[in-house]
Amino acid sequence: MNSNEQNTNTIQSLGDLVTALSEGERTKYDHIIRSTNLPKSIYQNYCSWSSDSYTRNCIVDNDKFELILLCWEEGQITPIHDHGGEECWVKIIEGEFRETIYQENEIGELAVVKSAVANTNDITYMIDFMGFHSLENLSNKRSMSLHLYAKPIRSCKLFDEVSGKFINKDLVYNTVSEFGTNKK
Ligand code: 2CO
Ligand code: FE2
Repeated sequence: MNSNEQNTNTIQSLGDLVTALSEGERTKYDHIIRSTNLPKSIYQNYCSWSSDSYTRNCIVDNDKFELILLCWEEGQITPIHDHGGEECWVKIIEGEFRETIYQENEIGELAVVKSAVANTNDITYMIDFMGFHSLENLSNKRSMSLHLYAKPIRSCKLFDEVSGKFINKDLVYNTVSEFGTNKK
């Protein structure tokens, strides 16, 4: 067993996960996130909730990756957006979500190319060449999802329903954990 396998076989805490991501190559991230199955209670330390929007709670943010917990009230939904050229893994911690994927056609209109439901422990993946997506909490209760971005995403393109155009949006955190952030 090499040291990376050892790392991912023993992810029993957020500290282990952060170590595996910090020490591992990006090509190992898919395996690392799929090897992570921490008790829900661990995430409860990082939650915050808002009736205005889903919240973005930073667990770890460094030069290499960003690990954030998103907390969703019933029915909350993201705008349609991209991922700033980075890789995005979403692991459902609690609840039921719909992910809808869109691509722009030749005349710049958005068309749905996939719509799927993801449940607790499911993992989805996005990168900009796959298109844009939106995520919606379908559950009739508060829900949580863990997002791994490599590298961190500072801004993204999101579809503004009012103007019918994409705009650039700086991404912000609602809370930051004791692991901290590099974000200015
Ligand atoms: N990308 C969105 C965000 O970081 C969440 S949707 O899942 O990637 O706010
Ligand atoms: Fe997203």
